Amino acid sequence: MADSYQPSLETSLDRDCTTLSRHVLQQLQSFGPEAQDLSTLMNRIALAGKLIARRLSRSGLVEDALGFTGRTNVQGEEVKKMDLYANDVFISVFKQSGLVCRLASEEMEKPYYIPENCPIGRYTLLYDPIDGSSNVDINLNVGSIFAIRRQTGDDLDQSAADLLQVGRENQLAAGYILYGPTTVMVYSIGTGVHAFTLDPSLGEFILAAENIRLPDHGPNYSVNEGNFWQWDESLRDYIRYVHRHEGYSLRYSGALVGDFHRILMQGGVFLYPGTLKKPNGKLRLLYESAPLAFLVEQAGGKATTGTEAILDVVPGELHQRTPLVIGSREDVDLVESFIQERIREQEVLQASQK
Ligand code: P6P
Repeated sequence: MADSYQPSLETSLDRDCTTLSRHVLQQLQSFGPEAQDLSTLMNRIALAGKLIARRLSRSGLVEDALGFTGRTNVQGEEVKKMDLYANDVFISVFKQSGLVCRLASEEMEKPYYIPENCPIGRYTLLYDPIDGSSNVDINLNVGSIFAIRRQTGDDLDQSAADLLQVGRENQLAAGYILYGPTTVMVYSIGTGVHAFTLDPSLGEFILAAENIRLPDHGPNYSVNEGNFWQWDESLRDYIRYVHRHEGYSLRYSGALVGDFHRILMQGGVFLYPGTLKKPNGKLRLLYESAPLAFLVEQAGGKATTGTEAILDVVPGELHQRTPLVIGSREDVDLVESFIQERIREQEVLQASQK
């Protein structure tokens, strides 16, 4: 009998075939129903990323793609046309999926329910459709951030109260899509952090890096120092420290996804502390900080409010904001050490005044 056929061992062919949906199934080492669901969910998110990337690549050319809508969102921020387009893309890709009943977004005060999916759809997508949209009109990087949570209970009153659970228990998957010189999708389903690069000639996200790990320390610190005057003294102490020590570089793009991606790939720390104007910080817990905290812990890093792990924070409401300190373990620890020092000083002062 002729020898059985041996496929070529050309690695580039196998790499080009390691699409996102295949990778998810490989990660889960299962072809069971939930594995198939997650694979399909990630594939739909990838489709959203492709549609948004295409729109962004033409935004300077396509009528009505740039600029503001004249509306303000639930956050009181001016809504850009790209925000709304991206928000609707995520809704559209999950229609007729039978998977996602609810979508909760920065752009929508309440979750959006997809009627045909809700009787059976057991997953909720929480997302920031375009994070850093102020960068769109100046052709700088922006991103989409997402988390997938399992719906618990029937939510018949559409209060979506079950979304107010700590991220550590209830996030099944999280990730982001970075729209830069290339479009990169980074995700985790709890089995490490993996990056895919969109090959426009294939229309597929192709595996670029598996099991990404943050170094325990990195050179970057990423923060808007223009808010220095609004910070607690402990954060000012940290900034004074890095100003006086060699080996630190300030990198800040004004778009969380790009700034976080640099930290993930090179190490360091990103901070958005509370300020006088926004004591709870500017970033949202459920669809910005918690998804990135899921990723960073999977990659060996750390994410806190400055005093509590982001994944242990119990959300009080859907659009809750939180201070965020996220990145390499040693760098986050250093920031926290200044915060703890100030807390100790205040306790000693209060004790001395009794
Ligand atoms: P600031 C963008 O508006 C965003 O939500 C994040 O992407 C970014 O990290 C932050 O706000 C930037 O805020 O106050 O530094 O302009």
